[in-house]
Amino acid sequence: MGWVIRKREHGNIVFIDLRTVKEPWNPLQIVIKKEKIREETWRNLKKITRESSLLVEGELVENPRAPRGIELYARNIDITHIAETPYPLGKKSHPPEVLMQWRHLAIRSNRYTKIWVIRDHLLRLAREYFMVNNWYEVSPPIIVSTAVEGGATLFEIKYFDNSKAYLSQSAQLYLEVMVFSLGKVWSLTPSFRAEKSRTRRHLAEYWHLEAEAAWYRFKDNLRVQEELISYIIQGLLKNPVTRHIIEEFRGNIEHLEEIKPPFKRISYDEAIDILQQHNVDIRWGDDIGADEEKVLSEEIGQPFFLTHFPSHLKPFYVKLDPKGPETCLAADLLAPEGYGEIIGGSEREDNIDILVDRIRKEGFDPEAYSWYLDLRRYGSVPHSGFGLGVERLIWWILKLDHIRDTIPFPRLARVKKFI
Ligand code: NSS
Repeated sequence: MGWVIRKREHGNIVFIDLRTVKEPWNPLQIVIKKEKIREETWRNLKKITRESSLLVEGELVENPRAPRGIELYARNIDITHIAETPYPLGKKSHPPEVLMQWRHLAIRSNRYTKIWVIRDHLLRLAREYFMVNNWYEVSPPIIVSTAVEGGATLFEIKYFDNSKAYLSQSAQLYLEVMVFSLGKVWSLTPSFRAEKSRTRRHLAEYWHLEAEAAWYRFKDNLRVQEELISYIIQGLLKNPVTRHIIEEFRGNIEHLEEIKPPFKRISYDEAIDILQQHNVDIRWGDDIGADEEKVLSEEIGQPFFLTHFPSHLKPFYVKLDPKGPETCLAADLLAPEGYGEIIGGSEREDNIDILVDRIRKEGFDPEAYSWYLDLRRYGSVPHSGFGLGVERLIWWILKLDHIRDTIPFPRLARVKKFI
């Protein structure tokens, strides 16, 4: 069962490359010999266009030169549908705008199909990691009442009788609630950010893999992250299918093969030193943005944690460093090769007075967070967690140019039309 990618006619023999339901990333070559099929079927072959759908019956024969190492010698071909011509994406390559305009057709190309296969396997491995380590998967809401990651990127929606609600930026606060029931929890949900800037690494809707655990301190949290990332990457390299796809996209996989815990830890202070040595104009207290991350990520050459940011750079929920409140117990995980941040995480503030103060400083009303503050009133525990941007991870593993190619239906700032 499959769709026609290409048809080549050579007299009494016709070859069709088929994108099959089984192993769709790997075209199957169909060999049709005139003398082997009914006359009517042979005549109908003429009508078969690109993207027509077929049911083919025949014999599988080994051929080391065929893409799959086997090819199918057809005995019978049942045409399910003859695709209209011309196929809008008929040519070999197209600029990104065209691929976005025809997204609903572009997603079936061989390149995209391979990306979706990686995406699927990556998510399976992430779920497997949490399962084997006894974390509980939970289902937080998407329509929420409070901001987590600052007001600037909030998507506001109208919720029934004009009361205000938002699309979730992160499930974190809800995972913090669930920790009191299940101890170690994780979730995979869409997160929404009204990022106004157009960059190669920001989506307005992305898939967020988040985890939170009671009695986990700052260091425990980093350990989970480096284990998870290594588990996913090693798993993708162990499977011959995903290994082959990654090799094809990146050229070589040696770099990924070396990734195992522990990852390097670099403090914000050290990062500022490194950046200044590279003549970056930056001072203590300044944010480390995409450009600075790129310098660090290229310099260090392996995934690393950037730790102990100045407190004012991180949201209200991050625990202030007991060694001095000017820094906080937050860490970002940065991918190498210039890719930068793929995870943001921290130990959470458990002092209710500090929390209220910091919520106010971000311009929010502590009253709206009364439910969150209750967690510090009833059975408060030290706890930590993190959020991984699924698309960021795929973007880096496949060394893609733009994050929009990691997700079938990207939501980007300032697109005129989408499906
Ligand atoms: O804003 S984060 O850094 N952190 C949080 O949301 C925490 N509340 C997560 C937690 O501790 N449970 O976002 C986390 C990650 C970040 O490192 C990126 O990998 C990804 O989410 N992220 C994005 N990916 C794609 N597009 C956009 N706009 C985006 N924003 C964050």
